[in-house]
Amino acid sequence: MSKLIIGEKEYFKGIGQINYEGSESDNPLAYRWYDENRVVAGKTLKDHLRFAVAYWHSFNANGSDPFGGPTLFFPWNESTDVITRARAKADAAFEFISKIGFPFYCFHDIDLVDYGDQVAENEKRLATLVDYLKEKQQASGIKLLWGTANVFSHPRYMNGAATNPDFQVLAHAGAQIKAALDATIALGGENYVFWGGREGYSTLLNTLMKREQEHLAKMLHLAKDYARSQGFNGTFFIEPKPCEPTKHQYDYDAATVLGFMRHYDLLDDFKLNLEVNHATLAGHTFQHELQVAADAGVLGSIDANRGDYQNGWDTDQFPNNLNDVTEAMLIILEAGGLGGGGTNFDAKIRRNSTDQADLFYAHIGGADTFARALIAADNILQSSDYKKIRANRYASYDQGKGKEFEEGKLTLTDLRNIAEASGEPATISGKQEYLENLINRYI
Ligand code: XLS
Ligand code: NI
Ligand code: NI
Repeated sequence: MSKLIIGEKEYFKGIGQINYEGSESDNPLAYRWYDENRVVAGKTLKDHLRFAVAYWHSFNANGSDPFGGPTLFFPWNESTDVITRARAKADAAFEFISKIGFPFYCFHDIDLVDYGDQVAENEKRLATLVDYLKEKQQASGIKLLWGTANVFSHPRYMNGAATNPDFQVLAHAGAQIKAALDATIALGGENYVFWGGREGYSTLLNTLMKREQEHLAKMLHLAKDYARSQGFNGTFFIEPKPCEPTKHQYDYDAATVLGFMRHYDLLDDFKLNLEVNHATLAGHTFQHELQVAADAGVLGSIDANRGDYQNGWDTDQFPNNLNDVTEAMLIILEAGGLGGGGTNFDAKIRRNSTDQADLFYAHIGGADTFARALIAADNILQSSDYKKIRANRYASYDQGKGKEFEEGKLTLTDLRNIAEASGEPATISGKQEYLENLINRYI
């Protein structure tokens, strides 16, 4: 567990270190499943899950939405001095992360400290905060899972960042990405993320799609080359999302990004950071996105959250659906785990969740859901007939003519002759309900 650190002022008063108390506990401020030292499939839960707190949702998001202003007023935002305010926020962040007991955090450049319009001034501010965070990391043992640049919020990015039709805007995106890479490297960040917030279009009437996508690929290569030249050994992740804020984003889903990575020669350095709510926006299950990435060897990291069945936007709620997460963990475990990444709670409390404890309940619930799902998934893989049932469905390809087909030894005419000789195939059940019940049995 990371070391508890409280700054000059304690922000989450009355709430101490969150401990594992077991499934019989009635304490809402304790873990019931996330025992970080429990060993499952040869690794501790801490090392499997690599939980991270998202700086932006937990310490910046103030509850405002398109219909109303802020509802969450943070005591760390009181000072009128930019750096004092940013340091207070870092104090609060590290107090929270150490109390919740997660090993990692993630940030965008502008989450750490307010940015203005001046490139050099922004670099200076970020460097000041990096020095401060270095101390906090050392004192607590908390590490940086990934850093990223927010190149979508500033009004200059309204037509995109790396895909902006105006080269001057693209240059500003480059400046921000360079500084965010410097910050990530200075803090020993293990990975770096690209989420293309406005890398897409609102209408094709004003868009040269091919040219924009080429610019995006060039920017990714420049960033990768720069980071490598500065000694960064971590992995770069691209985070797919189909829309929101643009109508159509180029990084639509895992399969689309995979094609992009192949086309632009990015597979050696880049993997995917998959987010649950982005999968559902793309019309997929999260499991589908994980399987696409796992099959291609690019499963990197996950942004854990959930959407809402009744609406179609990125509500970023904390995960709590055991069945869904168990199915996801089956895929992650069978893939041999995440590729250098972790489980980042890219999720926010609701705008009317105004108690200090709400941020704790949210992370405790998310962590317990993932821990419990991981334990269930491991049990399913170890002791049920789940794997056997799946393998048996394909048994006809393991020998005889089926095997010859897989080995490329049959022609289309061979298939025709086999069909004629063997007649109508037997009816074979897909056993979906049996398998669905099996998941429930192990939860
Ligand atoms: C927004 C994204 C964003 C990325 C990081 O929908 O999920 O939070 O994870 O830029
Ligand atoms: Ni995300
Ligand atoms: Ni998102």
